[in-house]
Amino acid sequence: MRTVGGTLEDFERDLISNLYYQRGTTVESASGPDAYHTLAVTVRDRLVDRYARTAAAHYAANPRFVYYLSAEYLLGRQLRQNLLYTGTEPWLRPVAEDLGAPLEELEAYDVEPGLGNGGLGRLAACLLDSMATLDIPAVGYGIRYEFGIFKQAFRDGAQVERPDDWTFYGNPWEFPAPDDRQVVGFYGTTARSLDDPTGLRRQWTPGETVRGEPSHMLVPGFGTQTVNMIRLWRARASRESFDLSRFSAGQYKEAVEDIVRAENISKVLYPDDSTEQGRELRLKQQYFLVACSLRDIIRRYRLRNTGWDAFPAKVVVQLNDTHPVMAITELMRLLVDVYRVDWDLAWSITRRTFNYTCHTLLPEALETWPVALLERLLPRHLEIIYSINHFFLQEVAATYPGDVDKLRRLSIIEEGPERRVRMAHLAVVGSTAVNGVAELHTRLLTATTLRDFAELWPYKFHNVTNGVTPRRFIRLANPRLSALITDRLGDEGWLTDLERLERLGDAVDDPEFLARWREAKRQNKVDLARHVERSTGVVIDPEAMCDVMIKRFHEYKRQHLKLLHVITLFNRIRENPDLDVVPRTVLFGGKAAPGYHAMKLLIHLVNAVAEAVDTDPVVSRRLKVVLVPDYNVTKAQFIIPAADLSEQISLAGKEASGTGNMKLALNGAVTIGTLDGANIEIRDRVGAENFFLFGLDTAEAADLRHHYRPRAFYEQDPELRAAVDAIASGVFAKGDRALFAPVVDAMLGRDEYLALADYRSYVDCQEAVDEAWRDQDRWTRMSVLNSARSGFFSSDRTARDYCDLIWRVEPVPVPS
Ligand code: GL2
Repeated sequence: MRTVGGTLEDFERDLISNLYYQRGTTVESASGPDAYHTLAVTVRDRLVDRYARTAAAHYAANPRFVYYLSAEYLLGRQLRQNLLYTGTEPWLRPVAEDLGAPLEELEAYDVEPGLGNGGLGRLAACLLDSMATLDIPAVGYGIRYEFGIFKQAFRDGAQVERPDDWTFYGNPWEFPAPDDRQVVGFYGTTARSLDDPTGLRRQWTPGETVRGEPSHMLVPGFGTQTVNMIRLWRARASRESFDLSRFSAGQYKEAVEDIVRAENISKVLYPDDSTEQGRELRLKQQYFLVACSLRDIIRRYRLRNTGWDAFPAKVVVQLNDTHPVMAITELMRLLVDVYRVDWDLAWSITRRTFNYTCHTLLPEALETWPVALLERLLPRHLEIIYSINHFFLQEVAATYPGDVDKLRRLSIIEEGPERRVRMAHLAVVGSTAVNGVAELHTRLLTATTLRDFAELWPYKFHNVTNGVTPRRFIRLANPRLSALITDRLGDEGWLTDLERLERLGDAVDDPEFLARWREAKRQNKVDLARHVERSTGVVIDPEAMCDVMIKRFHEYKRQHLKLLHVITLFNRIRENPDLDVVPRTVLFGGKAAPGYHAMKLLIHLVNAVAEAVDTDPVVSRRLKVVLVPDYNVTKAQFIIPAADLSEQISLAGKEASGTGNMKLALNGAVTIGTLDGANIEIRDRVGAENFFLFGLDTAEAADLRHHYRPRAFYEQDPELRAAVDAIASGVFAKGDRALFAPVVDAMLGRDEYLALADYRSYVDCQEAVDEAWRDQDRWTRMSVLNSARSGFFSSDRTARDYCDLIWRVEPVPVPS
């Protein structure tokens, strides 16, 4: 790999020069942030030459670009990644010494940009990484939230949220690009265009304008020259917003009111996950993102192309869930109202430009916006939606004459006491391709949630199973296992061709390899134990089975089912102190949305159970429970390599895909899971004998839901009853029976996600897990095979699937 000015001496020279000229200081007086910033900039600059050559190659080829629109990105820390991608990783230690800064301190300043909630945001980041690695010309567009996903802390066991001021020390990885700023309108009125007899072209006069200022971060490919970018928009008030006369009159607050209102748009990431957040500001964010991005896309298109006919041949936009779907109406508005393209041609261009990825099955997560809100905030866009819907419903009526119910079901407008715009419907109508994110998910989408659309346009629907980047989630996160794999396979080719891991399958008969594998995992657990002790004070035993459940807290994911298992183990050991149990560390990680009270209470309960386990002298020798605070990408990189058992226990039919399941399998964790999301594909590949399956499948769960009585399960199963009763008794709340009563009520009342129905099957399956663990050779073989057979789950394969099925883009190699 070429590095610019490729020697350590050059690097050190640049470092000292950057320290001197950019930070205005010297090694002797540099602070921690000075040292980190300087190192970051010096590494970053090694990507700039590749970035410039990428831009030149793209300009010359004038290829079709993928524009990825996403309200969320979880990029993870940048320093180690960019050291790896520039081939300068081995210099980290000597360079840290030059700067007189301990490595750990440098890394502590490497704050991850938490611009997303969970899997959806991380998937966006993995796809950008893979597209660059595959030399696909691509740009990611997003919002530069001033505050990212909140920081989670615990006060007496309860979650408290703190703001994530991630740019407090500045962000050395980004380049501001003020010259590419855009102006975006909101509110106002619309009027007829006098020269347009059809009435389809109209003029919008916004009542408020806001500037969007972009900055970009570099997205290097691994093992190639391509460096793409992610462009993030920040809202700024327009220049006239500062009211000097009011300020001079002493009305300080009023003088800056407009500035505050404008800048609030990119102030904070909405921290809810998979549930709709019906706030005007959120809709403003969404429109702000797409309006800025589309203007930028058109600007870029016009650098090399004229006219509109070629637009879909040069531009393909991928909508990451419904958050950026207003882009469909915005492109129509720009084409029809601003560039005076005829409606029909504009609609044809628009439909050929967009594609939509759906990431959910939960009906409550399918975004809808009140018509009344749109009418006020984006009046012209609402008119366009009405016109799109009008023509669409004409088509539907022609296909299904007389079927009024069909029209009602398919309409972009949901009728009811409050009329609402269904964003997923708008997305499907305005896109060429629609995809789900795992086989089961796509099947259920087309059979249930979007069934009428799938019947109308079967050819629009595709499956693209998610994937994860092996660079971050194996190579960076798990250097020990990576070294072992490279040693076995002969070179690092597997990092860009992950199916090569398959060849590790031969190693399961090699006792020496198995021993080295086990030792790598053990060392990872030692590291994790150190980390956990530092952040929570809890001491964990690296010899114990590391049983992990890391994901957002959500009822459908069923952290409460895991907790019932933990309480069952607790009860068993207390009842029979001599019981021969496999020592386990149960590690939870995850945040609950600040307004999601049921899940915040469950977090509290997890912490309470953890404390009860830890303070019981008999139990704590065999069982540990830890809820790692502030789970994020950085923590994931610590936890995943140490995991032995991966908990993927959502109710079948609820988890669209999951991606943590893939990361864990790739790192040699064995899954205990339901037939949900991508678990099914993982099991198909790793083999049923290397996967612990339990629970109802989708059809059984749907059946049971009709006549479900959770109490029946509770009454029949003494261990289940004991676990639930323990919560009800107040033992985890210092005798306070009221505190966790809502958890018990939810379980015995409706038990929405059938946790009680799956309890016995789950707990018995955990016995089978213990059984397998007791035979460490068997377990290690299972572990190796999970990793060996999970190569399919590389996001390189996912990106390639998108290219072949949906984007129809070709790589553009960048010369060195
Ligand atoms: C999600 C799904 O819940 C999850 O199953 C899927 O793996 C990811 C990525 O496709 O998308 N949808 C969603 O809104 N979030 C997810 O993680 N936050």
